[in-house]
Amino acid sequence: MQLNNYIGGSWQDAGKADYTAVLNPANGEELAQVRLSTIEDVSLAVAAAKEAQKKWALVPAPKRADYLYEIGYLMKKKKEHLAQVLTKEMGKVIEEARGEVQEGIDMAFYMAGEGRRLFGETVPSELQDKFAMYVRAPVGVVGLITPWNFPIAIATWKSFPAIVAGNTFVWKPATETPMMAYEMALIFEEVGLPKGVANIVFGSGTDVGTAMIEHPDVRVISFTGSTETGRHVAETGGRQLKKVSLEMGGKNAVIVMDDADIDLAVEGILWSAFGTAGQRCTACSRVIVHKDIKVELEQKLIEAMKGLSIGDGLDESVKIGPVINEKALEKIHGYVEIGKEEGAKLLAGGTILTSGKLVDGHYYEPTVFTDVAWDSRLAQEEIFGPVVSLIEVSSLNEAIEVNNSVKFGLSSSIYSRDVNKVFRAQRDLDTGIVYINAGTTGAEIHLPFGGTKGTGNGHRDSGVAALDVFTEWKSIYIDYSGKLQRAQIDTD
Ligand code: UN1
Repeated sequence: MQLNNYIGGSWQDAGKADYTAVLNPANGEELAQVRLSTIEDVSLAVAAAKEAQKKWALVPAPKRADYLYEIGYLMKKKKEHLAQVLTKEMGKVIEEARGEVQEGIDMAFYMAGEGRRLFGETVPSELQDKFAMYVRAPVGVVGLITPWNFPIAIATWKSFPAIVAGNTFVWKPATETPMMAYEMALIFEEVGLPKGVANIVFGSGTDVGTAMIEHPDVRVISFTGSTETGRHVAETGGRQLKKVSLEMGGKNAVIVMDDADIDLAVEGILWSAFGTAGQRCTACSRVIVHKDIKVELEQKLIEAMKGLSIGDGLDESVKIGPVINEKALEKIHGYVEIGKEEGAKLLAGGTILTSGKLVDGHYYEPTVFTDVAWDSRLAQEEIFGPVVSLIEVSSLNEAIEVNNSVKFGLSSSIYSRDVNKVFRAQRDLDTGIVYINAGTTGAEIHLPFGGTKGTGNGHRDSGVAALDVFTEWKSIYIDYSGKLQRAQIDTD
């Protein structure tokens, strides 16, 4: 199977470019060949999007929304198929893949509803016989750059608000997960989305992305991915004075206080640290634990980890799938080595798994370190794998300080039965998302998603906040006095 660009509603001819293999991280099987798009491909895609946008912006928003309803219904119908492809391509276990597809379906219906809102506001003018209001206007062509860890959900977080608001888009999915983009293109075709509204280019390295950002007709870039690439996107976009929305890394912590329900906390930590093999921006990578319950928590965590089965995510009984590729495996193991050198105590895991059927895939053993220094590299840097570090503290204030000591600010969580503590914590935790008595993962699509500090640049995916990325406010004044009225001057 050869995956080609989807431009102006047609599949670009094969054979004009280089291709690279898409591999199943569970067993190394080749799933498809994906085109390495060129800068010329980007120009063609942007031109198609620009042409289509003129008409698309004139389609009333509730009618644009109708396409999203159809997309949502079709995704629902294809849910199992999409989940199967997602597990094969990305590696996450099938139960989570179904959840991710559901997240996309939810986004379709939620954003379709926005088609009948897209509220602006009327405001009183300071002059008589003058009407003032402001409305959301589409920006035009938008560029979407999405990661491999949530290849379908994050794509819907960006593309659905973009199109309901009257934009067209050029989307560059991660090279590791182009099949989900292909599946989405099939859905766009099947519901009859006008040609050129959705365009897809592939590509590895930064060339294709840079061409998108630098293209004068691409007005907004929405990016989710690594901090390193995000910085490049911000710098390149900044030079062009473009609106750039960035969602980057996390170093998310669960705080467990001495009055917490420890069993509940263990469940939350397990799910947030090892779900998706730790490859969520929201993954729990630190546990900040009160000294009085540290030993109990360690014991219960180690005990609970015995139930985690590792393998191919298509097997319904498996809880932890592979990590995305060899490079990721090496990076994760590199951090485990760093942790040991830094003097952290390895409580569980710490090895690359190669026994039996696992030998052909990229599997890492769920890993727990304890007695980790809050300022060590292990506790400060994003690992993006199934590795969690326990850090001991003596008070709520210290826990919050440690939580806030990292350069990221995506998600945080606190387990405590004390209402005063949790209210103080939700106020003082410097992250875009805070969970009380739940792990650090599990964001819902109708709330803003994003973070503070090194995680983002003030924009949000999801929720109505996403519309702020893909629209400009337009202020409109209608003077019906029939005479020249001057604001600030004619004050009577
Ligand atoms: C990500 O962490 O990369 O909150 C996205 C969650 C999911 C989305 C995560 N709904 O865990």
